[in-house]
Amino acid sequence: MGFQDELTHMGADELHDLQLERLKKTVVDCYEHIPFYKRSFDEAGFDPYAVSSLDDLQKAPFTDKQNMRDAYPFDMYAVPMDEVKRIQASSGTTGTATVAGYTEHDMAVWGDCFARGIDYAGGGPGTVVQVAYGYGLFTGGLGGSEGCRRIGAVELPMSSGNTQRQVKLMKDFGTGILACTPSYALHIADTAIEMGEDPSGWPIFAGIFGAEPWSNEMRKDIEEKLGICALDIYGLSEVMGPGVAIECREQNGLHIAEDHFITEVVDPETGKPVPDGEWGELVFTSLSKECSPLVRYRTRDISRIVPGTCACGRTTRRIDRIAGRTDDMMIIRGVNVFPRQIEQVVVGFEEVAPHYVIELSNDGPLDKATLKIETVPDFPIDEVRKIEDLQKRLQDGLKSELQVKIDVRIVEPKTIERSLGKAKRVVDLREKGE
Ligand code: DLL
Repeated sequence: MGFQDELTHMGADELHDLQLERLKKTVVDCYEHIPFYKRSFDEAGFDPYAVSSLDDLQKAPFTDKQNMRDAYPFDMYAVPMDEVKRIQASSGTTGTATVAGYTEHDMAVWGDCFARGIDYAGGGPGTVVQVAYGYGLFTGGLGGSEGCRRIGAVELPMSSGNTQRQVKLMKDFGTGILACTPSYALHIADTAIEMGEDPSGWPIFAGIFGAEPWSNEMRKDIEEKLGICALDIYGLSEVMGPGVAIECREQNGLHIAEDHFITEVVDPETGKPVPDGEWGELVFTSLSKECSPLVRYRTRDISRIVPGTCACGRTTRRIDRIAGRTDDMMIIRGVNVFPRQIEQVVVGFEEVAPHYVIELSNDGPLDKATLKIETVPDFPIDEVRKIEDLQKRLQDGLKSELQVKIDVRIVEPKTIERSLGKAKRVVDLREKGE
């Protein structure tokens, strides 16, 4: 039996009843304890006491990031401060940070969700889980920590940074699972190789990687270098942290923790639900959160429900890998481009490494996009003709995939700053005309 199998293998009716019972409680709690929800439900004419089916949720208004920012810091808490046991906050690189609180129960649920990932990956008690997500207000580190505790795995609380030490302890302590951002996983793997090590022969067998978009090609690269099965984990601080949805070893979509969250996929323009299988914006309603419950939270993350059932036997629905965000979408000369689409093209070229940054600037009235990308270490960087040829092939590849011109600048290995957490892929230097 796997960890919490009874909750990940529920029959449709059983799950439906559990969700409905929890939904009724959540909307009433929100209405009675959070002034924002009282106002927004009243304005939308949504009666939380009249919810009698899951479809009734469609009548409730959305919540968005701005609503959370307006409630900064604690106006969205549904419990008194003496029940709050932890505060976590989003990185807040754009605008005010969003703040979520956790009761003891909320932390247990969060830990359970992450622990399912450890189980999906093939770990359990006795497995050393090297948590190289940042510990602190960012939810990665402490989410991993709670997960280890709930399943009884061996937590190795590395946090991010000190990469050579990550490699040394991974080897010395026999790490089984590495948990960090995919870009940092690749950096750890490359550092190990530079140190003359071959981690593919070590006990490590799986990775639980998330917090930023990544491609299947990058997955393959990490899997080969570390000799592991790399799984995707999704979450966001407002909704809980890592563990809202996690891949199993089938690597065919991320299983949603449906006992704790209702997932909708909506058209980002109209807010109307799209059919299963179609791409749209993920919207979550929490079902068991006590401190910071959320009703129909718009994530701005683009995904879709993966149709059909998973070969692993779990019955929970799956979301596809995040294709990007409605707001990290670059608009280059009118064309919508996600950084991940660029990554998918470049990883097909063996002369370049997946270390890149996209710079947006002005070219007169037009946008100019430049991809700066490193070569692999053994590329003859001094041979101008080879560089020019590579640049041209990359440019042509990008043009045919994206229908927009991206200039390519090849740079030497190790000239693009490595990230320990979420990689910053886009630098927008465009002047914003008012
Ligand atoms: O990144 C929580 C997390 C930590 C998830 C560790 C997974 C692992 P925030 O800092 O609030 O929380 O950022 C949330 O990151 O809305 C997505 O845009 C992006 N994101 C998270 N996981 C993935 C993923 C954490 N697996 C924002 N793939 C989200 C793509 C992801 N994007």
